[in-house]
Amino acid sequence: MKNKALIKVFAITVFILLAILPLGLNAQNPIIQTNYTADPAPMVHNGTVYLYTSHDEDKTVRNFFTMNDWRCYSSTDMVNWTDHGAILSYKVFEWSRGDAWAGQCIYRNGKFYYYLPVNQKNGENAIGVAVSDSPTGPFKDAIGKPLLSGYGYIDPTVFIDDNSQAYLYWGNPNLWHVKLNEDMISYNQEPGIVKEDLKDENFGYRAKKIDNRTASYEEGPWLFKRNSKYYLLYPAGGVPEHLAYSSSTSATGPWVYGDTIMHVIKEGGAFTNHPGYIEFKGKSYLFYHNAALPDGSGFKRSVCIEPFTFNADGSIPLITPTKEGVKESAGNLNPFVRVEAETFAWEEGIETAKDEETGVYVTDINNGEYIKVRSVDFGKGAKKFEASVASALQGGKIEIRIDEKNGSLLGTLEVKNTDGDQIWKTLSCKVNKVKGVHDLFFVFKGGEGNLFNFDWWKLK
Ligand code: FUB
Repeated sequence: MKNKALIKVFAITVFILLAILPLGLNAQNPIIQTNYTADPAPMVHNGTVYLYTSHDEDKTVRNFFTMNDWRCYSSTDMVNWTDHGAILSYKVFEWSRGDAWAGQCIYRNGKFYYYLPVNQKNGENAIGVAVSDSPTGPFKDAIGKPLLSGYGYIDPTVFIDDNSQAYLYWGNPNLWHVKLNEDMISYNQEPGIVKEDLKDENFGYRAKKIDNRTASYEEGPWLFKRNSKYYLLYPAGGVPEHLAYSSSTSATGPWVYGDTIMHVIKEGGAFTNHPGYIEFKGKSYLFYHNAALPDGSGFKRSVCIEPFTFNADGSIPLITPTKEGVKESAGNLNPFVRVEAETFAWEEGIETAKDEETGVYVTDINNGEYIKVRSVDFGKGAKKFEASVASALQGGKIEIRIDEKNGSLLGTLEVKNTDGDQIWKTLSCKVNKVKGVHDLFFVFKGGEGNLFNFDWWKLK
Protein backbone atom coordinates (compact mmCIF):
# COMPACT_ATOMS: atom_id res chain seq x y z
CA MET A 1 0.00 0.00 0.00
CA LYS A 2 2.82 2.32 1.06
CA ASN A 3 4.74 1.46 -2.17
CA LYS A 4 1.67 2.03 -4.28
CA ALA A 5 1.21 5.45 -2.71
CA LEU A 6 4.89 6.28 -3.34
CA ILE A 7 4.63 5.20 -7.00
CA LYS A 8 1.52 7.35 -7.36
CA VAL A 9 3.31 10.39 -5.85
CA PHE A 10 6.32 9.75 -8.13
CA ALA A 11 4.13 9.44 -11.24
CA ILE A 12 2.23 12.63 -10.39
CA THR A 13 5.50 14.49 -9.73
CA VAL A 14 6.94 13.35 -13.11
CA PHE A 15 3.71 14.36 -14.84
CA ILE A 16 3.72 17.82 -13.19
CA LEU A 17 7.42 18.32 -13.99
CA LEU A 18 6.85 17.41 -17.63
CA ALA A 19 3.85 19.71 -17.79
CA ILE A 20 5.70 22.70 -16.37
CA LEU A 21 8.98 22.11 -18.21
CA PRO A 22 9.62 25.42 -19.93
CA LEU A 23 8.03 25.69 -23.38
CA GLY A 24 11.27 27.30 -24.45
CA LEU A 25 13.77 24.45 -24.18
CA ASN A 26 13.91 23.80 -27.92
CA ALA A 27 11.21 26.17 -28.99
CA GLN A 28 11.81 28.98 -31.40
CA ASN A 29 8.15 29.75 -32.09
CA PRO A 30 6.58 32.13 -31.29
CA ILE A 31 9.68 34.15 -32.11
CA ILE A 32 8.74 37.08 -29.85
CA GLN A 33 7.77 36.29 -26.27
CA THR A 34 7.83 39.77 -24.69
CA ASN A 35 4.75 41.09 -26.54
CA TYR A 36 1.79 39.79 -28.46
CA THR A 37 2.67 40.39 -32.10
CA ALA A 38 0.59 39.75 -35.23
CA ASP A 39 0.47 40.28 -39.00
CA PRO A 40 4.19 39.78 -39.71
CA ALA A 41 5.70 41.92 -42.49
CA PRO A 42 9.37 40.99 -42.99
CA MET A 43 11.71 43.13 -45.12
CA VAL A 44 15.32 42.34 -46.06
CA HIS A 45 17.54 45.41 -46.21
CA ASN A 46 21.35 45.48 -46.37
CA GLY A 47 21.82 41.96 -44.97
CA THR A 48 19.37 42.43 -42.09
CA VAL A 49 15.81 41.19 -41.77
CA TYR A 50 13.45 43.83 -40.36
CA LEU A 51 10.26 42.32 -39.07
CA TYR A 52 7.37 44.77 -38.77
CA THR A 53 4.43 43.55 -36.73
CA SER A 54 1.14 44.80 -35.51
CA HIS A 55 0.71 44.56 -31.75
CA ASP A 56 -2.14 43.05 -29.72
CA GLU A 57 -2.36 44.85 -26.38
CA ASP A 58 -2.13 42.74 -23.20
CA LYS A 59 -5.58 43.98 -22.22
CA THR A 60 -8.24 43.22 -24.83
CA VAL A 61 -11.05 45.79 -24.85
CA ARG A 62 -14.65 44.80 -25.78
CA ASN A 63 -13.51 41.38 -26.91
CA PHE A 64 -12.11 42.73 -30.17
CA PHE A 65 -8.73 43.58 -31.74
CA THR A 66 -7.08 46.09 -29.39
CA MET A 67 -4.20 47.48 -31.40
CA ASN A 68 -2.57 50.89 -31.07
CA ASP A 69 0.94 50.70 -32.49
CA TRP A 70 3.34 48.76 -34.69
CA ARG A 71 6.57 47.15 -33.52
CA CYS A 72 9.84 46.28 -35.24
CA TYR A 73 12.41 43.53 -34.64
CA SER A 74 15.56 42.78 -36.60
CA SER A 75 17.83 39.79 -37.13
CA THR A 76 20.84 38.77 -39.15
CA ASP A 77 20.59 35.08 -38.31
CA MET A 78 16.81 34.38 -38.26
CA VAL A 79 16.95 33.05 -34.69
CA ASN A 80 18.02 35.99 -32.50
CA TRP A 81 15.73 39.03 -32.80
CA THR A 82 16.58 42.54 -31.61
CA ASP A 83 13.59 44.39 -30.20
CA HIS A 84 13.30 47.97 -31.53
CA GLY A 85 10.11 48.54 -29.55
CA ALA A 86 6.99 50.31 -30.79
CA ILE A 87 8.19 52.39 -33.73
CA LEU A 88 4.97 54.27 -34.47
CA SER A 89 1.37 54.45 -33.38
CA TYR A 90 -1.86 55.19 -35.27
CA LYS A 91 -1.49 58.72 -33.79
CA VAL A 92 1.16 59.42 -36.45
CA PHE A 93 -1.88 59.91 -38.69
CA GLU A 94 -3.70 62.90 -37.19
CA TRP A 95 -6.83 61.91 -39.10
CA SER A 96 -6.93 58.44 -37.51
CA ARG A 97 -8.90 57.33 -34.46
CA GLY A 98 -7.14 53.97 -34.03
CA ASP A 99 -7.05 50.30 -35.05
CA ALA A 100 -3.40 49.80 -36.01
CA TRP A 101 -3.85 46.69 -38.16
CA ALA A 102 -1.65 44.85 -40.68
CA GLY A 103 0.87 46.95 -42.65
CA GLN A 104 4.00 46.52 -44.75
CA CYS A 105 7.17 48.59 -45.11
CA ILE A 106 9.40 48.85 -48.20
CA TYR A 107 12.62 50.67 -49.14
CA ARG A 108 12.96 52.96 -52.16
CA ASN A 109 15.45 55.71 -53.04
CA GLY A 110 16.86 56.15 -49.53
CA LYS A 111 13.50 56.13 -47.73
CA PHE A 112 11.29 53.57 -46.00
CA TYR A 113 7.60 53.70 -46.90
CA TYR A 114 5.26 52.02 -44.45
CA TYR A 115 1.68 51.36 -45.68
CA LEU A 116 -0.69 51.08 -42.74
CA PRO A 117 -4.42 50.45 -42.34
CA VAL A 118 -6.28 52.44 -39.67
CA ASN A 119 -9.77 53.76 -39.06
CA GLN A 120 -10.39 57.41 -39.79
CA LYS A 121 -12.06 59.73 -37.29
CA ASN A 122 -15.27 59.39 -39.41
CA GLY A 123 -15.09 55.60 -38.94
CA GLU A 124 -14.13 54.75 -42.53
CA ASN A 125 -11.26 52.33 -43.22
CA ALA A 126 -8.18 53.91 -44.77
CA ILE A 127 -4.62 53.16 -45.75
CA GLY A 128 -2.02 55.75 -44.75
CA VAL A 129 1.61 55.95 -45.75
CA ALA A 130 4.31 56.83 -43.23
CA VAL A 131 7.88 57.61 -44.25
CA SER A 132 11.26 57.50 -42.55
CA ASP A 133 14.98 57.72 -43.32
CA SER A 134 15.61 54.68 -41.15
CA PRO A 135 13.96 51.22 -41.10
CA THR A 136 13.22 51.61 -37.40
CA GLY A 137 11.84 55.15 -37.56
CA PRO A 138 10.98 57.77 -36.57
CA PHE A 139 8.16 57.68 -39.13
CA LYS A 140 5.92 60.59 -40.08
CA ASP A 141 2.75 60.84 -42.13
CA ALA A 142 4.00 61.25 -45.72
CA ILE A 143 0.96 63.07 -47.14
CA GLY A 144 -1.13 64.27 -44.17
CA LYS A 145 -4.23 62.38 -45.38
CA PRO A 146 -5.24 58.82 -46.30
CA LEU A 147 -3.61 57.44 -49.43
CA LEU A 148 -6.71 55.30 -49.99
CA SER A 149 -10.02 55.14 -48.18
CA GLY A 150 -13.09 52.98 -48.45
CA TYR A 151 -14.99 50.14 -46.80
CA GLY A 152 -12.74 47.08 -46.40
CA TYR A 153 -9.56 48.99 -47.18
CA ILE A 154 -7.24 47.08 -44.84
CA ASP A 155 -4.09 44.92 -44.99
CA PRO A 156 -1.94 46.60 -47.68
CA THR A 157 0.94 44.66 -49.25
CA VAL A 158 3.52 46.51 -51.34
CA PHE A 159 5.94 45.25 -53.97
CA ILE A 160 8.40 46.86 -56.42
CA ASP A 161 8.97 44.96 -59.65
CA ASP A 162 12.33 44.65 -61.45
CA ASN A 163 11.21 47.37 -63.88
CA SER A 164 10.68 49.72 -60.86
CA GLN A 165 6.88 49.67 -61.05
CA ALA A 166 5.45 49.49 -57.52
CA TYR A 167 2.11 47.83 -56.67
CA LEU A 168 -0.17 47.91 -53.67
CA TYR A 169 -2.77 45.18 -53.07
CA TRP A 170 -5.20 45.24 -50.14
CA GLY A 171 -8.65 44.41 -48.86
CA ASN A 172 -11.20 42.32 -47.00
CA PRO A 173 -13.54 40.85 -48.23
CA ASN A 174 -12.68 42.31 -51.63
CA LEU A 175 -9.22 42.52 -53.14
CA TRP A 176 -8.02 45.65 -54.91
CA HIS A 177 -4.75 46.85 -56.38
CA VAL A 178 -3.18 50.05 -57.71
CA LYS A 179 0.06 50.93 -59.43
CA LEU A 180 1.97 53.29 -57.17
CA ASN A 181 3.80 56.22 -58.71
CA GLU A 182 7.55 56.44 -58.35
CA ASP A 183 7.17 58.80 -55.37
CA MET A 184 5.45 55.90 -53.51
CA ILE A 185 2.95 58.33 -51.97
CA SER A 186 0.50 58.64 -54.86
CA TYR A 187 -0.93 56.20 -57.41
CA ASN A 188 -1.49 55.99 -61.10
CA GLN A 189 -4.96 57.25 -62.03
CA GLU A 190 -4.93 55.14 -65.20
CA PRO A 191 -6.25 52.47 -64.62
CA GLY A 192 -6.62 53.68 -61.00
CA ILE A 193 -8.00 51.31 -58.37
CA VAL A 194 -8.68 47.85 -59.81
CA LYS A 195 -11.05 45.45 -58.05
CA GLU A 196 -10.26 41.77 -58.56
CA ASP A 197 -12.99 39.46 -59.73
CA LEU A 198 -12.80 36.87 -56.93
CA LYS A 199 -13.52 33.67 -58.81
CA ASP A 200 -12.83 30.12 -57.56
CA GLU A 201 -10.29 29.42 -60.29
CA ASN A 202 -8.31 32.53 -59.30
CA PHE A 203 -8.64 32.53 -55.52
CA GLY A 204 -9.78 29.07 -54.47
CA TYR A 205 -13.11 27.46 -53.79
CA ARG A 206 -14.83 28.59 -50.57
CA ALA A 207 -16.52 25.68 -48.88
CA LYS A 208 -18.11 27.85 -46.15
CA LYS A 209 -20.27 30.32 -48.07
CA ILE A 210 -20.68 33.79 -46.51
CA ASP A 211 -22.52 36.68 -48.20
CA ASN A 212 -22.53 34.92 -51.59
CA ARG A 213 -18.73 34.92 -51.68
CA THR A 214 -17.55 31.90 -53.57
CA ALA A 215 -13.76 32.34 -53.72
CA SER A 216 -11.65 31.47 -50.72
CA TYR A 217 -9.66 34.75 -50.51
CA GLU A 218 -10.30 36.53 -47.21
CA GLU A 219 -7.75 39.28 -46.43
CA GLY A 220 -4.04 39.92 -45.62
CA PRO A 221 -2.50 39.57 -49.14
CA TRP A 222 1.29 39.29 -49.51
CA LEU A 223 2.74 39.90 -52.99
CA PHE A 224 6.21 38.82 -54.15
CA LYS A 225 8.07 37.59 -57.22
CA ARG A 226 10.40 34.61 -57.55
CA ASN A 227 12.01 33.37 -60.76
CA SER A 228 9.71 35.52 -62.94
CA LYS A 229 6.60 34.15 -61.24
CA TYR A 230 4.36 36.38 -59.11
CA TYR A 231 2.84 34.99 -55.93
CA LEU A 232 -0.02 36.26 -53.84
CA LEU A 233 -0.29 34.61 -50.41
CA TYR A 234 -3.41 35.21 -48.33
CA PRO A 235 -5.52 34.01 -45.40
CA ALA A 236 -8.45 32.10 -46.86
CA GLY A 237 -11.68 30.24 -46.23
CA GLY A 238 -13.26 32.53 -43.62
CA VAL A 239 -12.55 32.14 -39.92
CA PRO A 240 -10.72 30.12 -38.72
CA GLU A 241 -8.42 31.07 -41.58
CA HIS A 242 -5.96 28.86 -43.41
CA LEU A 243 -3.22 30.22 -45.70
CA ALA A 244 -3.38 29.77 -49.45
CA TYR A 245 -1.76 31.20 -52.57
CA SER A 246 -2.35 32.10 -56.19
CA SER A 247 0.28 32.78 -58.84
CA SER A 248 0.56 34.68 -62.08
CA THR A 249 2.94 35.66 -64.85
CA SER A 250 2.17 39.34 -64.15
CA ALA A 251 1.90 41.46 -60.99
CA THR A 252 -1.65 42.39 -61.94
CA GLY A 253 -2.87 38.87 -62.71
CA PRO A 254 -4.79 37.04 -63.98
CA TRP A 255 -4.22 34.92 -60.87
CA VAL A 256 -4.38 31.16 -60.91
CA TYR A 257 -5.29 29.47 -57.64
CA GLY A 258 -2.38 27.41 -56.27
CA ASP A 259 -3.22 25.55 -53.09
CA THR A 260 -3.39 25.66 -49.31
CA ILE A 261 0.04 26.43 -47.83
CA MET A 262 -0.88 26.17 -44.13
CA HIS A 263 -3.97 24.47 -42.75
CA VAL A 264 -6.02 26.08 -39.99
CA ILE A 265 -3.81 25.79 -36.90
CA LYS A 266 -5.75 23.52 -34.56
CA GLU A 267 -3.51 23.57 -31.49
CA GLY A 268 -2.60 27.08 -30.29
CA GLY A 269 -3.98 28.77 -33.41
CA ALA A 270 -5.83 32.08 -33.68
CA PHE A 271 -9.00 32.53 -35.74
CA THR A 272 -6.96 34.69 -38.12
CA ASN A 273 -3.64 33.98 -39.78
CA HIS A 274 -1.48 36.30 -41.84
CA PRO A 275 1.38 35.44 -44.24
CA GLY A 276 4.69 37.19 -44.87
CA TYR A 277 7.51 35.87 -47.02
CA ILE A 278 11.22 36.53 -47.53
CA GLU A 279 14.18 34.84 -49.09
CA PHE A 280 17.23 35.39 -46.88
CA LYS A 281 20.73 34.01 -47.44
CA GLY A 282 19.36 31.60 -50.05
CA LYS A 283 16.53 30.17 -47.92
CA SER A 284 12.79 30.74 -48.04
CA TYR A 285 10.83 31.61 -44.91
CA LEU A 286 7.10 31.82 -44.27
CA PHE A 287 6.05 34.15 -41.46
CA TYR A 288 2.60 33.70 -39.89
CA HIS A 289 0.89 34.10 -36.54
CA ASN A 290 -0.72 31.85 -33.94
CA ALA A 291 -2.01 32.25 -30.37
CA ALA A 292 0.49 30.01 -28.62
CA LEU A 293 1.96 32.32 -25.96
CA PRO A 294 0.52 31.97 -22.44
CA ASP A 295 -2.90 33.67 -22.28
CA GLY A 296 -2.86 33.84 -26.11
CA SER A 297 -6.12 34.16 -28.05
CA GLY A 298 -7.53 35.44 -31.34
CA PHE A 299 -6.83 38.92 -29.99
CA LYS A 300 -3.45 38.05 -28.43
CA ARG A 301 -1.47 36.59 -31.26
CA SER A 302 2.20 35.77 -31.83
CA VAL A 303 4.44 35.77 -34.89
CA CYS A 304 6.11 32.50 -35.94
CA ILE A 305 8.43 31.45 -38.79
CA GLU A 306 8.87 28.23 -40.79
CA PRO A 307 11.66 27.71 -43.29
CA PHE A 308 10.52 25.84 -46.40
CA THR A 309 11.64 24.84 -49.88
CA PHE A 310 9.69 25.59 -53.04
CA ASN A 311 8.78 22.57 -55.15
CA ALA A 312 10.86 22.15 -58.32
CA ASP A 313 7.99 23.50 -60.46
CA GLY A 314 7.79 26.69 -58.37
CA SER A 315 4.68 25.65 -56.45
CA ILE A 316 4.56 26.19 -52.69
CA PRO A 317 4.38 23.06 -50.51
CA LEU A 318 2.04 22.59 -47.57
CA ILE A 319 3.90 24.03 -44.58
CA THR A 320 3.39 22.59 -41.10
CA PRO A 321 3.44 24.97 -38.14
CA THR A 322 6.01 23.80 -35.58
CA LYS A 323 7.33 24.87 -32.17
CA GLU A 324 10.92 24.48 -33.36
CA GLY A 325 10.52 26.93 -36.27
CA VAL A 326 13.95 27.94 -37.57
CA LYS A 327 16.23 25.12 -36.38
CA GLU A 328 19.33 26.15 -38.29
CA SER A 329 20.47 29.72 -37.71
CA ALA A 330 21.43 31.72 -40.80
CA GLY A 331 24.65 32.90 -39.16
CA ASN A 332 26.49 33.14 -35.86
CA LEU A 333 26.34 35.99 -33.38
CA ASN A 334 29.56 37.88 -32.67
CA PRO A 335 29.78 38.41 -28.88
CA PHE A 336 32.98 40.49 -29.08
CA VAL A 337 31.07 43.63 -30.12
CA ARG A 338 28.30 45.31 -28.12
CA VAL A 339 25.20 43.11 -28.22
CA GLU A 340 21.92 44.63 -27.13
CA ALA A 341 20.42 42.73 -24.18
CA GLU A 342 17.12 42.81 -26.11
CA THR A 343 18.66 40.55 -28.79
CA PHE A 344 17.69 36.96 -28.09
CA ALA A 345 16.06 33.82 -29.40
CA TRP A 346 13.99 33.02 -26.33
CA GLU A 347 13.26 34.39 -22.88
CA GLU A 348 11.21 33.49 -19.91
CA GLY A 349 9.76 36.10 -17.58
CA ILE A 350 11.58 39.29 -18.51
CA GLU A 351 10.12 42.28 -20.38
CA THR A 352 11.55 44.98 -22.64
CA ALA A 353 11.02 48.73 -22.31
CA LYS A 354 12.04 51.74 -24.40
CA ASP A 355 12.92 55.32 -23.57
CA GLU A 356 14.47 58.27 -25.38
CA GLU A 357 17.87 58.02 -23.74
CA THR A 358 18.60 54.30 -23.50
CA GLY A 359 16.50 53.00 -26.37
CA VAL A 360 15.23 49.47 -25.74
CA TYR A 361 16.49 47.54 -22.70
CA VAL A 362 15.59 44.43 -20.72
CA THR A 363 13.61 45.05 -17.55
CA ASP A 364 11.26 43.38 -15.06
CA ILE A 365 13.96 40.81 -14.33
CA ASN A 366 13.11 38.40 -11.50
CA ASN A 367 14.91 35.51 -9.82
CA GLY A 368 15.13 32.40 -12.03
CA GLU A 369 14.18 34.13 -15.29
CA TYR A 370 16.46 33.82 -18.29
CA ILE A 371 17.43 34.90 -21.80
CA LYS A 372 18.70 32.49 -24.47
CA VAL A 373 20.97 33.80 -27.24
CA ARG A 374 21.48 31.22 -29.98
CA SER A 375 24.57 30.38 -32.08
CA VAL A 376 27.10 32.57 -30.29
CA ASP A 377 30.58 32.23 -31.77
CA PHE A 378 33.10 32.25 -28.88
CA GLY A 379 35.96 31.84 -31.36
CA LYS A 380 39.09 31.01 -29.41
CA GLY A 381 37.43 31.97 -26.16
CA ALA A 382 36.89 35.05 -24.00
CA LYS A 383 38.33 36.14 -20.66
CA LYS A 384 35.83 38.72 -19.58
CA PHE A 385 32.08 39.48 -19.69
CA GLU A 386 31.02 43.10 -19.61
CA ALA A 387 27.45 44.42 -19.26
CA SER A 388 25.60 47.69 -18.82
CA VAL A 389 23.15 47.40 -15.96
CA ALA A 390 21.13 49.67 -13.68
CA SER A 391 19.38 49.01 -10.40
CA ALA A 392 17.42 51.18 -8.01
CA LEU A 393 16.82 48.18 -5.82
CA GLN A 394 18.59 45.11 -4.54
CA GLY A 395 20.50 44.18 -7.69
CA GLY A 396 21.23 40.50 -8.26
CA LYS A 397 23.42 38.24 -10.39
CA ILE A 398 23.74 37.26 -14.04
CA GLU A 399 24.88 33.66 -14.36
CA ILE A 400 26.52 33.13 -17.73
CA ARG A 401 25.89 29.57 -18.89
CA ILE A 402 26.24 27.72 -22.18
CA ASP A 403 24.23 25.15 -24.13
CA GLU A 404 21.31 24.98 -21.70
CA LYS A 405 19.72 26.92 -18.89
CA ASN A 406 21.51 24.74 -16.35
CA GLY A 407 24.57 24.25 -18.56
CA SER A 408 28.18 24.84 -17.68
CA LEU A 409 28.70 28.09 -15.71
CA LEU A 410 31.21 30.41 -17.39
CA GLY A 411 31.02 33.17 -14.82
CA THR A 412 28.73 35.26 -12.63
CA LEU A 413 28.26 39.01 -12.82
CA GLU A 414 27.32 40.58 -9.48
CA VAL A 415 24.99 43.53 -10.03
CA LYS A 416 24.82 45.99 -7.14
CA ASN A 417 22.43 48.90 -6.62
CA THR A 418 23.54 51.66 -9.03
CA ASP A 419 21.44 54.40 -7.39
CA GLY A 420 18.69 54.32 -9.99
CA ASP A 421 17.05 52.12 -12.57
CA GLN A 422 18.32 54.49 -15.28
CA ILE A 423 21.78 54.99 -13.76
CA TRP A 424 23.71 52.66 -16.03
CA LYS A 425 27.03 51.18 -14.93
CA THR A 426 29.34 48.99 -16.99
CA LEU A 427 30.32 46.03 -14.80
CA SER A 428 32.47 43.04 -15.64
CA CYS A 429 33.45 39.59 -14.42
CA LYS A 430 35.90 36.88 -15.44
CA VAL A 431 34.63 34.03 -17.60
CA ASN A 432 35.98 30.53 -18.20
CA LYS A 433 37.38 30.04 -21.65
CA VAL A 434 35.11 28.20 -24.05
CA LYS A 435 35.68 27.79 -27.78
CA GLY A 436 33.40 27.52 -30.80
CA VAL A 437 29.70 28.08 -31.28
CA HIS A 438 27.31 27.66 -28.35
CA ASP A 439 23.91 28.83 -27.22
CA LEU A 440 24.38 31.33 -24.40
CA PHE A 441 22.06 31.66 -21.41
CA PHE A 442 21.84 34.60 -19.03
CA VAL A 443 20.16 33.26 -15.91
CA PHE A 444 19.10 35.94 -13.45
CA LYS A 445 19.39 35.31 -9.72
CA GLY A 446 18.50 37.37 -6.66
CA GLY A 447 15.86 38.03 -4.03
CA GLU A 448 12.17 38.76 -4.39
CA GLY A 449 10.87 41.30 -6.93
CA ASN A 450 12.59 43.19 -9.72
CA LEU A 451 16.37 42.87 -9.64
CA PHE A 452 17.88 45.28 -12.22
CA ASN A 453 17.73 46.54 -15.81
CA PHE A 454 20.07 45.23 -18.51
CA ASP A 455 20.99 47.27 -21.63
CA TRP A 456 23.86 45.55 -23.44
CA TRP A 457 26.69 43.03 -23.05
CA LYS A 458 29.93 41.99 -24.71
CA LEU A 459 32.76 39.46 -24.31
CA LYS A 460 36.43 40.47 -24.20
O1 FUB B 1 -4.63 42.23 -36.99
C1 FUB B 1 -5.89 42.73 -37.34
C2 FUB B 1 -6.43 42.01 -38.53
O2 FUB B 1 -6.52 40.61 -38.26
C3 FUB B 1 -5.50 42.08 -39.73
O3 FUB B 1 -5.58 43.29 -40.39
C4 FUB B 1 -5.97 40.89 -40.48
O4 FUB B 1 -5.09 40.51 -41.51
C5 FUB B 1 -6.08 39.87 -39.38
O5 FUB B 1 -4.84 39.31 -39.07
